[in-house]
Amino acid sequence: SAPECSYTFEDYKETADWLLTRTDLRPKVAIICGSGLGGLADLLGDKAIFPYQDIPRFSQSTVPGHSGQLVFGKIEGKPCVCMQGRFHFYEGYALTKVTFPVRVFHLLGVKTLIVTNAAGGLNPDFQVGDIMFIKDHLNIPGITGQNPLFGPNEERFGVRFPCMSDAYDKGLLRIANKTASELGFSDFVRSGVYCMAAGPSYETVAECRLLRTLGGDAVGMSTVPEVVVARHCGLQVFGISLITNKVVMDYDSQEKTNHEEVLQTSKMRAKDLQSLVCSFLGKIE
Ligand code: 6GU
Repeated sequence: SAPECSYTFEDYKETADWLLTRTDLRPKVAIICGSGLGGLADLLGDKAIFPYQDIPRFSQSTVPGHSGQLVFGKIEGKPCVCMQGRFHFYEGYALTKVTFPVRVFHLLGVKTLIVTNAAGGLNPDFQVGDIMFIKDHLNIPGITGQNPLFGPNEERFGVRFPCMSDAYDKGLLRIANKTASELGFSDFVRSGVYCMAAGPSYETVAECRLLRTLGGDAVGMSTVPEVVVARHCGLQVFGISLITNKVVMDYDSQEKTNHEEVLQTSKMRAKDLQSLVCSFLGKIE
């Protein structure tokens, strides 16, 4: 059943103000780091670190590969705020809790959200270690009744029926593709549709075939709720999936998806992903 939790506008505001009184940095960019991709936050200079347990109303990261702190700092001279560890629906958190930080970022003055995740490759052309820029998503939990915007609408954040056909900013995608080719990454950079399944079990063979038939290129257990809430409050979004494994698409396969493989691949590509995000940040605004 759906865990329920709702926050008032004042709740988000109090958390934002709590942070604003504790750092002088005023980030325009927020980054949410996926499984094993928290190393991004280590690149920040002039850091101010807030463990999630110290921040009013923040949840805890309970998954290996997600360390659980909010890091303010500068990348390429630009002030950023970075979630080292995100919250997932499968951990038992209501989607309002999963997406709580996004509205806080908006109130901090953030204009751009960068989301990263580890995902399974549904597209047979994808290789393990590929980086996929997200051009669209399939919100499977959303379609079946688990949308973070469910319930009364807070007009101070956005409209009742927000548009999602432009969720992933085309201008940012163009800059990212240019960055990737300049870095010589074009051989392993793709773009595609990210599909969110609630998890925590991985998909069956039949489910993988279903998601592929629906147009999914990669499947994971995160990101989409944060993107929906970000678009609702007007943030522009850029998303990256690291293809950490290929999903099992046929009954003869001996492959078994597991979290260790996911973390191992993200370790292998973490540095490339970090250089990509850094150069990308240097080019925006
Ligand atoms: Cl194969 N499925 C899901 N749902 N999430 C994943 C994954 C697969 N690989 C990494 N994350």
